[in-house]
Amino acid sequence: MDVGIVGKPNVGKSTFYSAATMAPAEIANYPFTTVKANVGIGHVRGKCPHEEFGVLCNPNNAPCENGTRLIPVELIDVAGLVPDAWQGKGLGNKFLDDLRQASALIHIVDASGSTLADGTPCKIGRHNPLEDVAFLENEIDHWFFSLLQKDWHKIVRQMSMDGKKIDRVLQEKFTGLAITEAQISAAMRKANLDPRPDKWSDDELLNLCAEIRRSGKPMLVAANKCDQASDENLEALGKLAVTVIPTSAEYELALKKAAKAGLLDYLPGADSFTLKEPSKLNMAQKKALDKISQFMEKFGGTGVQKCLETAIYDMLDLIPVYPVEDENKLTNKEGLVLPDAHLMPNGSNARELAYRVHTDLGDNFIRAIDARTKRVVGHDHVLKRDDVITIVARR
Ligand SMILES: Nc1nc2c(ncn2[C@@H]2O[C@H](COP(=O)(O)OP(=O)(O)O)[C@@H](O)[C@H]2O)c(=O)[nH]1
Ligand SMILES: [Mg+2]
Repeated sequence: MDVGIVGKPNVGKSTFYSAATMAPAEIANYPFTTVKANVGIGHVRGKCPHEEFGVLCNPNNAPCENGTRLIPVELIDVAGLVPDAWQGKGLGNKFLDDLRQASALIHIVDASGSTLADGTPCKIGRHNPLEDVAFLENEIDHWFFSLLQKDWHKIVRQMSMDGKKIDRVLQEKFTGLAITEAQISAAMRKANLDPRPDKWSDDELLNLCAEIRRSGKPMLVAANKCDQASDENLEALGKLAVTVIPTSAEYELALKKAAKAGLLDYLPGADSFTLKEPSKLNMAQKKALDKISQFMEKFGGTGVQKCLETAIYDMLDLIPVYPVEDENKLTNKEGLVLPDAHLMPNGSNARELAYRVHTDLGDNFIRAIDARTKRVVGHDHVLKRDDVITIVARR
């Protein structure tokens, strides 16, 4: 379940990505290596069950800081998108390839209006950021549209000959983009089209593409560079139909670097930080940190962590679950207590968790045990947020 960071050039995508994927000060590195240069590990916060159970945890995949688990999520720094990329301009195909892997998108917009449509820097306030939101949505819609239109006659003919369901045909066209049949079906219902695809106009097909984008690639807007944006711009962005979160990626990166250098204590997502040794700071640093502090007070933080958590917990509706092998000691087979946190789609069942841990565990599933209640449950038992679950499988 990767989150893609998208937007036109120079809006702060890479800054956001660097800030979000920088390991917290206390943690040298996540125990992960990523395959691609533009894929990194960020995290979302969860409540570690260790306090509730009165145990000390031995985190493996998700570090625990004072009871807060930092659960890993993969972030993709998507290639910058310029106008008409769907026609092959700029890094169009690279964009599609990155988009393919992303389950949700964070659209970084320069809320201060200091970059033109193609990403060229300009005076603050010169460009209207609302245009960028419409632009990116439009761009993706056209991309999907061109994918379908290319073979549209063939698709229609094939359907009338084989009697194939349109949802199925569309899903096959979109498998490359990791859009599921359920998402296509949801989009079809919303688009409310004539049952006969040969009757669809181009406009209707384009509208269907927009619905497929909404269900298949849910997106929130990060109103970035908020540290220099006007209140009017923020207000206008706030009125959009999408979720808009004010951010300053630059401030988040500065705070993480300062924390790493030992100058301050800062937990990502917090609305403040504490200086460790104020006497060590020079005037310029003091002034900069003062500005950041005021910003955080006004917006409730830098917004970066909020974007990730909104994408994972609200848009993708994932929940953290803790599989353990021993429901009494809460250990895995190495004896580590509450080692791993997994993000599962809300509504997942015990067998799906077993498969997430290991294919064998899913294949040989017998039953599960809820470590909180010690109740034995079946394969179709629906998981709840922060469940601690033991899976019993045939050996
Ligand atoms: N004022 C301000 N500048 C930012 C912010 N985020 C990024 N920038 C600056 O915007 C420019 C472009 O940033 P970059 O991350 O390379 O953008 P990308 O092309 O979208 O990846 C750089 O000069 C950044 O320092 C922010 O939150 N506030
Ligand atoms: Mg970049």
